[in-house]
Amino acid sequence: MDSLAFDRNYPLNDLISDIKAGNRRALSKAISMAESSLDLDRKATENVLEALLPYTGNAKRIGITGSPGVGKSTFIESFGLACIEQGEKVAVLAIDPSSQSHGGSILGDKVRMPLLARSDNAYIRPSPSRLTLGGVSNATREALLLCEAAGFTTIIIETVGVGQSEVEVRSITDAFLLLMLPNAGDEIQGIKRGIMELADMMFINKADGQLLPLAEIAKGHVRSALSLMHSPTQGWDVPVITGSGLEQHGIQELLKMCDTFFDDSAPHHQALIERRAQQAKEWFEIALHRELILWAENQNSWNVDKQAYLDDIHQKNIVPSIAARKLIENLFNK
Ligand SMILES: Nc1nc2c(ncn2[C@@H]2O[C@H](COP(=O)(O)OP(=O)(O)OP(=O)(O)O)[C@@H](O)[C@H]2O)c(=O)[nH]1
Ligand SMILES: [Mg+2]
Repeated sequence: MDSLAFDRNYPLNDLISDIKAGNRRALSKAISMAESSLDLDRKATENVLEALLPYTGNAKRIGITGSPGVGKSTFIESFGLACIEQGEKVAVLAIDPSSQSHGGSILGDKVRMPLLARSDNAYIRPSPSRLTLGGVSNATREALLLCEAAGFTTIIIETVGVGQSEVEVRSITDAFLLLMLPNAGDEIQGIKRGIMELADMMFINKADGQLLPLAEIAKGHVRSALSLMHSPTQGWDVPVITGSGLEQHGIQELLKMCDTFFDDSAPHHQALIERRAQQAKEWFEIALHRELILWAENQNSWNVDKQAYLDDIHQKNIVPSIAARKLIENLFNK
């Protein structure tokens, strides 16, 4: 059960101006409100987002994924600090689908990113993933806008490469980076082809110590796998870079690649503009479905009728798809 994030003693106008001033406590408060399903929080979030909308949209939104233990957090520490050296302000939103019950990986990530966690130019925040309809991406999408309004210029969204969450992260970011391990054969089999197809950039991590010689071989394997796939961004060739988050190798090369990716004058720039437009439309569609369901659940007859159909389905008296259609018809024919 959610606890109320909205604070009567903290007027929304103050909260809004504090976020615009880059105050991280205000930002955290607003993200907590966005994550809450309580009515009061929902209304407050909407007011805050409406006021801040003109200040959003200017960050580079970068998704990062990879198998558990591939070194994402360590990499983000190095990459984030390198971005800050270039004058960026970096926010990291970590989505951990495995942390439903124990409340996020924030402790882990703050330990894994000690310098970033202490930097004045960084903000690290776990984004609890919920399996409610469209829930994961709604709160995360709103958190992303809030970070932009707070002046963060690079937003990194980290997720573990084990399932649905990377598809969602792809659908809210401009650039998607896949981290892989140097033991190429196994790795390519372990990473689903569908996930490789989402990536704009590949980074073969842990190219250090004993694994160093394997990294170049892995690069060849990944390149040939990519040659059979379409780039997710039309006009952009997916680069494969080897490096080490731990030893900070390959990070500058990747940063340069990001600069090229986000270059306004690059031929694929139009594809990025279209991607954002498509993403806004998708968000609207997802929110619409959710609002319809919430509305239906507030109608008196809905829950009783639904339970009756569930019982019928259980008894094999009705096909689930037909039950769904009838439930909707009952709602409107009353
Ligand atoms: N050799 C080497 N080890 C690394 C590197 N990056 C991370 N590690 C080690 O790999 C382990 C996992 O690192 P994390 O950064 O926590 O990996 P992660 O992908 O964030 O892990 P999860 O969040 O659990 O999915 C740790 O023991 C790190 O010290 C690297 O570049 N080289
Ligand atoms: Mg991690």
